[in-house]
Amino acid sequence: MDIRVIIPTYNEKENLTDLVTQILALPINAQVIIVDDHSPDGTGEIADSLAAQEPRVSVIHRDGKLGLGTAYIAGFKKGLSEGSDRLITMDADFSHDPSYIPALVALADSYHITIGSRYIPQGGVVNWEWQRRFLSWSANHFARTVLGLKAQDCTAGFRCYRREVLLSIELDQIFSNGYSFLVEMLFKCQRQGYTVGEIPIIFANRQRGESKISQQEIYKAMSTVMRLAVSRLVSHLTRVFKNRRLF
Ligand SMILES: Nc1nc2c(ncn2[C@@H]2O[C@H](COP(=O)(O)OP(=O)(O)OP(=O)(O)O)[C@@H](O)[C@H]2O)c(=O)[nH]1
Ligand SMILES: [Mg+2]
Repeated sequence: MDIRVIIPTYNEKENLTDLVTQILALPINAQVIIVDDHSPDGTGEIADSLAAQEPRVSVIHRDGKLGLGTAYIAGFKKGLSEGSDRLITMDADFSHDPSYIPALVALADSYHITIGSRYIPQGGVVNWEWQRRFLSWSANHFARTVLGLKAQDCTAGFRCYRREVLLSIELDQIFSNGYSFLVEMLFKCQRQGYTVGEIPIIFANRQRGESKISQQEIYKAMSTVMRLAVSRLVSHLTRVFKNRRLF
């Protein structure tokens, strides 16, 4: 089975080498696709040198900071075009411990999408101040309630998608970028009837490098949830009116 781990990077020079080394050492023969957005700290050059040493590593370079969502899409397209069966997404900052990857992949035999989840029993977050915990918890609850999402952790970026899921979703029709991309992907997957499985993970706050999340990202994520909620309401009303006409 062809397994690819997609790692979007922006200024992750302190983390990338260790992370890729740990992924390559896993007993599942995974390949790695790094998507770097011309990081000013030289992460792109580190990625190139990793790729030069190891054929299982490849790099997509983009011209500037184009956002997390389009970085995932670029990685998905490359993985799919090269025949990948399982495509994993994760952060570069060790918040997502690579040792969970084999369990995520194994569960993908039973579910179309699997998520490394903070919000199921045995899952959790360490080293986050209460404001960040509250923000994450409420964003997740907001998305679940307003959109009717069934997954317990809808904003988690640590996921494994089966090939057929990504082939059937029109990736270029996903309008959100940044962090709201994760919610929109899950919304589309659930709408198509795909099943979602979760494994508990302990999410650790980043130890090295800087966060890229901004106030603006948070507002964007909220507006994405509202846009998707409107589209959900419109399809619900369309169904109701169609049924009325039939009977
Ligand atoms: N290619 C690319 N990667 C990005 C971009 N923005 C963020 N990333 C990467 O996406 C991952 C998640 O970003 P983080 O800054 O860790 O965001 P976060 O996990 O919400 O925030 P922290 O908890 O503070 O770390 C990391 O691997 C980043 O390097 C972007 O615009 N382009
Ligand atoms: Mg992070």
